[in-house]
Amino acid sequence: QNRVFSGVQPTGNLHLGNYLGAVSRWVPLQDQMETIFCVVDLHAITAGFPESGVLRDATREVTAAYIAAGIDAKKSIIFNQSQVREHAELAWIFNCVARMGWLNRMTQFKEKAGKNRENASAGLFAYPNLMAADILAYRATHVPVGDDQKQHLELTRDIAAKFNNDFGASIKDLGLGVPNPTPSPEVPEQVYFPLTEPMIAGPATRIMSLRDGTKKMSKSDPSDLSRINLRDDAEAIAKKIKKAKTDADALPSETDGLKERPEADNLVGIYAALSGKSKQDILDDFGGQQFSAFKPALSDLAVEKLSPMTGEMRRLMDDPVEIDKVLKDGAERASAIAEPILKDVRAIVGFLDVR
Ligand code: AQP
Repeated sequence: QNRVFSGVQPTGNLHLGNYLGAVSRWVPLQDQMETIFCVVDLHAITAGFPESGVLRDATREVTAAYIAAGIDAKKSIIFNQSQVREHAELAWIFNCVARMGWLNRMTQFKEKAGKNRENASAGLFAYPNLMAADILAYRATHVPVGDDQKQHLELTRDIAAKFNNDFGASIKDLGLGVPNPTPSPEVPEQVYFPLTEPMIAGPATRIMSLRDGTKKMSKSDPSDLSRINLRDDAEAIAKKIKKAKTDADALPSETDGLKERPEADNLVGIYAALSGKSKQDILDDFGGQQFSAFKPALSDLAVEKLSPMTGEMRRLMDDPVEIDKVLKDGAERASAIAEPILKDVRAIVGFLDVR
């Protein structure tokens, strides 16, 4: 059975990259597979504890963004991670499955810890193990994310494969194995965890900063001009696109001409993703034109596509009780899936069950 899991951290400044690279791509999946969307608040404390109340507000804001973007709380499960204990429990077991060498290779840790690595939290280092637990606590088969999460998803597959191999005999003896749904030489025929498939595709897998086409658009960039926030109004969106860094040349007529032009490539990619077309389609319309003509068209499109969503987000945020109800219902439905999986995992690992 195919099952989708994905999430966003409630770390504030939800932006166009989060929307185009992740949330907007989840919407059509709801009609194709079972879908679980999490607000990953346990991840949000790995870079430091926010001040009181901030995390709660940000958790509701991400939930509102999910709903406003078209995630239907009846079709999908929407919940916040800390409400389902199984995430933390499985993450601990995965801390003991993953190897230090694997985690040492994670580029996101290196980027986020920066030079002062000794002072980074152990949670930031073990972040990918918690992400593997998020996914595998539901034995999810598909994870739609932006390109920056590719390495973490490879680690999730490594953890699943090692668990399946190390506990192969136990899985078989307890009769808990299922035929390997993603056949590969790395894993036995009977496995407990699937090797999750990353879903990273389309023109918006990595939206770049509006101030520097070589840097990812990010919540934590100190420059607000670097990103379009989902909370921005039409005026702010227009201002940021107008000020977006570009080179001085006209747009090319073929995508090959975008290769050495990261800022142009980024703006064309944003236009393509917002309009549901390919980059070549956009260049067919705008090739040969200057940014002075392209930018206003991009602004109009961004405002047209984002305004209904941001309006709906604001409306939802005015009624936190309604949002909390969605999260409560989601947490109950998520627990109903994760609890029996963790019961199996405890038995496979060999913990004594006396209750
Ligand atoms: N620039 C981006 N382009 C495309 N997709 C992106 N995502 C994030 N940035 C971009 C995708 O959004 C989802 C949720 O991301 P997250 O909040 O869990 O983590 P993050 O990658 O740490 O987000 P930020 O915005 O970049 O925050 P900071 O500043 O803290 O580093 C994921 O699917 C991610 O791929």
